[in-house]
Amino acid sequence: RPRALSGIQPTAGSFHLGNYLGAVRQYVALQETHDAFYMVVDLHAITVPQDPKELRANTRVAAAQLLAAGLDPDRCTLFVQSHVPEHAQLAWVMNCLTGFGEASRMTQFKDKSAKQGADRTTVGLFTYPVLQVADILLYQADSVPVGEDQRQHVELTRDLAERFNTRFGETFTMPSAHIVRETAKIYDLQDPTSKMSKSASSTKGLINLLDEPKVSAKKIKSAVTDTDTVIRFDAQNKPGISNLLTIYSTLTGTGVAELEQKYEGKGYGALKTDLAEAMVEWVTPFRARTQEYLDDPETLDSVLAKGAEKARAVAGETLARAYDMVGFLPAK
Ligand code: AQP
Repeated sequence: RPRALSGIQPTAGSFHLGNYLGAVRQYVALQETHDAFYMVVDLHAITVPQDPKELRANTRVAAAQLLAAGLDPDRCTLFVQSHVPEHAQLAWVMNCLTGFGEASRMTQFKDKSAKQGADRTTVGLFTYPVLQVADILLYQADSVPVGEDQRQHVELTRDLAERFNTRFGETFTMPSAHIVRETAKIYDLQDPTSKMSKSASSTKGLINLLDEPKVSAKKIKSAVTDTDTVIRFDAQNKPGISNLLTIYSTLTGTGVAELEQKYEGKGYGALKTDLAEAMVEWVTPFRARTQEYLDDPETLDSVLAKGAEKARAVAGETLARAYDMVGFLPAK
């Protein structure tokens, strides 16, 4: 079986709809066809300040949501990044192969550091993509399910895998980004040309899966559209409606063309009302399942402990090989 690897941050508590449609849905699908490793990336989370208590709690919330979304610990390996020290260890080696200019070209870093200002930007945020390189290469992953915003980081992973293999000898598998075109970028409901993101200046256009369903329904009903009245997918000219169609189509499994037909001659209000209802129907059991996992932290922690053990077996082997290739003297 080919390998898949991906990670999601525990920072915001709740996943948002972009995380789910862009990434988590693909995690669930790939556990059927791949030897899949998924992790809650707490090391990545601390690249911006975190309250320790909240971080610990949110790590469990993230794991609970992954299980509620359909990850099955018998069919994939689910773990917490900091439980596998090899991530930080391989990241150091990869840091030493990464050009300063190369890292400086990462657009996510440029965007985030510009927002934060130079004095508040950490070196950790700068080397975040290199930690991601280590995350992927440790598992010899073939496939990396992510949203469009992560494409550049997977490209960097490919460059560094090739650089390492050329310099030291064949060690790492060449990974590919697994990006599903339709849901690669879910947009903010209030600003439908910007990515839905937890760090947007307003939360009005952000659907958090763990929010009260009626809050999410209200946000959908007040989504920004356009002054036209035709319900048609046209990302260029009708980004708001197109985004709603994408969300509706993916949540309900109805094709976009079918939805266009269904709403022919009907107003935007009808589409929004039905989508709001579909959203409530989807998030209500999702929230309940998440809460069930959170109500039983011992079981949750034991799933994560077993996952970490399985992950370490693979990561440890890759790290040992990489250390050897680099020329580190083996510890006796
Ligand atoms: N809007 C989105 N559409 C599609 N996919 C998305 N992802 C994030 N936003 C969208 C994908 O979700 C996965 C996990 O992301 P993360 O934990 O790295 O969070 P993030 O990318 O930091 O999420 P945000 O909300 O975008 O955070 P900020 O605002 O801090 O940058 C990834 O696979 C990502 O592609």
